[in-house]
Amino acid sequence: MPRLKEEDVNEVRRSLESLDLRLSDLIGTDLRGLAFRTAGSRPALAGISAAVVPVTSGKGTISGFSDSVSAVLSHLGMDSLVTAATDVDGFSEAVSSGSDLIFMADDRRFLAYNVSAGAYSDNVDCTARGYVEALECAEGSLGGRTVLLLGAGRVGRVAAEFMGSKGAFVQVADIDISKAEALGGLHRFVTVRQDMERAISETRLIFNASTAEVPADLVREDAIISTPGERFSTADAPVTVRAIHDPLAIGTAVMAVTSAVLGRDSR
Ligand code: 2YH
Repeated sequence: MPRLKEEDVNEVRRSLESLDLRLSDLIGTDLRGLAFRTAGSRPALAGISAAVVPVTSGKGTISGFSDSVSAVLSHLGMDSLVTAATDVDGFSEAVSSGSDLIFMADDRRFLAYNVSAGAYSDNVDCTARGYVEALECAEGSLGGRTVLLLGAGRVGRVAAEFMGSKGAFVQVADIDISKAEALGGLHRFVTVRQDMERAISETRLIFNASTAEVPADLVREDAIISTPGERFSTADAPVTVRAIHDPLAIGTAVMAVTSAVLGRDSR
């Protein structure tokens, strides 16, 4: 997944209320409801304490990233804070202050560590699952439906598997055809499309796990597009197209609920 941009991140906190309204309209449930559905569980979130640790390694902190993650967690009803210290020192601060969940991200991974379970949820996995669940909510069911998956990278591979588990037929297109073919070789429910533009114009349900925008002029009027990757430009698309997108909140909310229920069965 590409590194988040500062301007996207800073919008997150301001737009949580409107995201809830948009999701309710598009998929019939708000952010918390989507996270519960994706995790398959409805844990009590009040009383769970979460800490977000800024990470300076690699390309460094993204201004507003930790605050925005924390705002999403508070919005879900958790007690949330950003640690004063960064990196390992911040992790130590989070553990010693009794946090239940610890969120931290470098340039490659974004995890939510459940301290008592000794296990974590991962942003790639949770983002893929959350956006598949959102697509299913918008459609009613993915059973027997054909979904065009754009991008066979880390998110795309998890999304394909989750869509297959819901009974969908997945058609995958990637500008790197070898990636699409590798995914097609893994699952019987995945077929490869080489004609990406034609596939977009033919398919009603689209999951965009690529880093490119879906060409808006190609999409069908009745399309539903679930797009964790890139914001979908609606400017040239038919006004009836339904697009599910946000830069951070859906993945983070699914991570939070998934992490909160880790280890529960074994207790
Ligand atoms: O945006 C990212 C990476 N693309 C990983 C996302 C995984 N899906 N990381 C955020 C980096 C945050 C930074 N280290 C900070 O502010 O703490």
